[in-house]
Amino acid sequence: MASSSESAGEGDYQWPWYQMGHFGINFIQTDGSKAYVEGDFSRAYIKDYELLRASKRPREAKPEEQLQATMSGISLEQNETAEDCDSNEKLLEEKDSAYEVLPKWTSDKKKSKKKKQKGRYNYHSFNEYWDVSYFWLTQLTWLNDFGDQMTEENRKELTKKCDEMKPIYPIDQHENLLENVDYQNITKKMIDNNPEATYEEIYSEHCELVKKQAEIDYHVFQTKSVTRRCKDMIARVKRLGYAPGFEDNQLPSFYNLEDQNLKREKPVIRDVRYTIDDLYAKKFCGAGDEKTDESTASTSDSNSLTESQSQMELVPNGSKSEIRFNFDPETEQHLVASNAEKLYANDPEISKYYYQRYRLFSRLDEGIIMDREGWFSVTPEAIAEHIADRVVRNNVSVVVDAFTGVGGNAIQFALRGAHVIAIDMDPVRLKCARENARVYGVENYIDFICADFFDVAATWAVDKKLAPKVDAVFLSPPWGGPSYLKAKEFDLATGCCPNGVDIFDVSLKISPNIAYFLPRNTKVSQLTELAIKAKSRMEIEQSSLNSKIKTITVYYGKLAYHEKSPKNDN
Ligand code: MGP
Ligand code: SAH
Repeated sequence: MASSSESAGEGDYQWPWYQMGHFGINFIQTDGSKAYVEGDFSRAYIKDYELLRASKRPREAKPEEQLQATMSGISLEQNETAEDCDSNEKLLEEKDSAYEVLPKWTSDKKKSKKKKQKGRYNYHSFNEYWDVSYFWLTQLTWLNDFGDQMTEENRKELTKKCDEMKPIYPIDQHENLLENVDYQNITKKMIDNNPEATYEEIYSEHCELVKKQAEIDYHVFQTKSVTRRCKDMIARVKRLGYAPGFEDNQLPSFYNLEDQNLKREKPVIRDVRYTIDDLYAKKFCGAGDEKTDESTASTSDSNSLTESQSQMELVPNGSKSEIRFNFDPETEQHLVASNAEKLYANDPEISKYYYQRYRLFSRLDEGIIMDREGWFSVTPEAIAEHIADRVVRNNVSVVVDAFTGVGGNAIQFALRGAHVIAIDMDPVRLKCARENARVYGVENYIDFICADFFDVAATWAVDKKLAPKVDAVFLSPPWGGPSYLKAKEFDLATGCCPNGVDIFDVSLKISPNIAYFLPRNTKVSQLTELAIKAKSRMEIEQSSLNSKIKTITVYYGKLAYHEKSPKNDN
């Protein structure tokens, strides 16, 4: 496993960063076509203890709270019919043609020296398996069916050869080949229908039928072993702290893979290769998510109106016609972040963020403004700083922040030297973003657009002259409120509002380079589906903030970590 600093062209990130795992997944899509997705699991270890300490809850309020940094073969025995006997006698008239018809086998290997390695060899295709096994499969089964029609000497010779030809790693179904009825008297039907058939004709048919049967066996075997590998991968991904999201019907099943016309609801895994370092699982994840935050507040249903939320709605932030984009300190004191303690005193959902306030904006006391949604959705500064570093270092000059909110990310992109096109459909929050950008001295590097991102994207798509040259798109849409963690796995389509899959589709039309900021429990399966659409590699990075995995950022296109790829064998 390499840290970013060890990988060519990546340079150093501000915070320690580790590649925890790498994967390559072959999918069969819903329309039956094939797709390959390759990517990495990574983790950034971000620390903001000072900011967290600075915003600490007053001692008298919760004296018990302490910040903890926890890192811590026709069988001759078979009943012969009269017809069978006739045809066998005819065959016997030809002098050992049953043996002469066989191609000669030469081995460049000293088979006696072959040694079975520990474990099992993974054949990458049926052709590869057929290459190593066809002599053995066809001739041992031929010997079984027609050996009695050979001379004693030739029969012995062939028996010896068959033993030598046996592949080191036959698949399970072929381990005891002679006991497998699928390979006994395989040409019986042909001989019954055409008693005049020559050994050449019978042998040719024999080979073809053995191959067909071997192919079926191979696929059954392969499906079973891929399913085993998938399950192992899913378990490992879970141990790293991700929500895998793959459903049972997405795992390889023999019939699913064979039937090209089968209607599929979701892409099915055809094959998977991965390396996942369990070291990270043991250390940081497990039954309980380690929490080192000061948060004590329980989350409540975001749909239920809290007292202060009701109050907020009474606060005159105006109907659309009255929207003012300048912050008015006289009438908008409720937006001033440093005043929030009183305003949200009875709103535990928000007060927990107040007690982590400097981690949201280190300059919070210098005039930062936020509305209620801003408090729970703004990206903590250190995480936003890291994401900006990762995005901008890829020759990114212009970034679209499609869901700007109160500006947590837009400000950091600008501070890194990017020009930002900041979009948000909420005028109050966009106003906050502009004011906050001013606090950080970067308002001139950000264009603020108060509009629905879908409308903006549609306008750019229709009129290319209006469309700016965009290097990357950053997405941090609403996750449906703080209750997003209530579900074990976060569904990108139904959890995000607007639909997280639609958001990605629209963004792809703007740029292939996308950074998607999402809940830590977002289904990995859905994120891989996005990579199929983007025809791009991907990286799912966990942001560990003071040893707690807070969020994930999924990078697509050139933003994703790039390392030598595993072989796509299928
Ligand atoms: P959180 O709900 O505070 O999780 O969100 P945490 O800290 O694990 O809560 P706990 O109660 O388990 O301790 C963590 C971070 O996710 C927030 O600080 C925001 O940056 C981000 N975030 C949370 N929500 C609800 C949203 C959202 O709706 N949209 C966006 N873009 N970010 C959000
Ligand atoms: N990254 C931001 C937080 C984003 S919260 C920060 O650090 O502050 C999500 C934002 O998306 C909200 O402000 C909401 O108003 C906005 N939003 C929701 N739907 C939108 C849409 N269709 N177009 C543009 N903005 C939208």
